[in-house]
Amino acid sequence: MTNNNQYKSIFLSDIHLGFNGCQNEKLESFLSSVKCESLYLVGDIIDFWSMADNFYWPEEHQRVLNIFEAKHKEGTNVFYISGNHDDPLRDKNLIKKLKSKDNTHKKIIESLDKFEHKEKHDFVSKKYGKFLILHGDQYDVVTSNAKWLSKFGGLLYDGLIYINRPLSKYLKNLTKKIVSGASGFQKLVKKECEEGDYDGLMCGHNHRPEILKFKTHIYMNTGDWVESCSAIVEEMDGTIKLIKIDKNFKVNTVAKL
Ligand SMILES: [Mn+2]
Repeated sequence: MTNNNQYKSIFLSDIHLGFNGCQNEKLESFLSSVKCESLYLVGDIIDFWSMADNFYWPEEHQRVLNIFEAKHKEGTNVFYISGNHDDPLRDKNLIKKLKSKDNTHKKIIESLDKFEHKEKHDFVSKKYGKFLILHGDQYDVVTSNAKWLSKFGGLLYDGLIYINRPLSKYLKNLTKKIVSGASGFQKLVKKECEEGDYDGLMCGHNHRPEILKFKTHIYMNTGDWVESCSAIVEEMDGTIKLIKIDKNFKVNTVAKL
């Protein structure tokens, strides 16, 4: 546990409640031990698509939602920024449809109704200026920077060291494409910051937690709760950190702004 469990802001994304790969115990342990003024849920919090494919909603997942509600009741500002797995929340008609599906969905939607919903949010940090917060799927169409693609790209890179056959030419080209997709994404981030006069951008979506400092702007990714169990936090003095919860439920700082 950290010495200081009082945060100014906590940013979480890609929790995927409703999907059985979600590491809810770690999240519950973390959330129960902290307090914050603002809680930003940066998309893919509820995985409605996974639930539609294969209905799954255990008590433990409901408990995470209950904690968000309890924090809201205690006075925490809870912002819900939708992602692609909870994109039905971006459409009033789809929300209605989901609500009438069954009791579980009704209960979930009613909980979520209590929070402030947005697709993009301007966050003014204490120390580092103004950030645009969004889930990040909005850039997919342009970059194809999907998670499996980046993983595949990484694997190809590793593999290419050992490959010296005609196939390698094809693979090299493919890798180049994938990698330029990733750098294309960073170009979009830079452009977004320039055009909106932002000091940085924060998103989730690709499940790769990181803090990157460029000359012109800052890029932060909150990571996920399927693999990395990470969050971005703003401490009371304004320090911004990337933290991870390890298998012993210990909070570790992995990067700092
Ligand atoms: Mn996503």
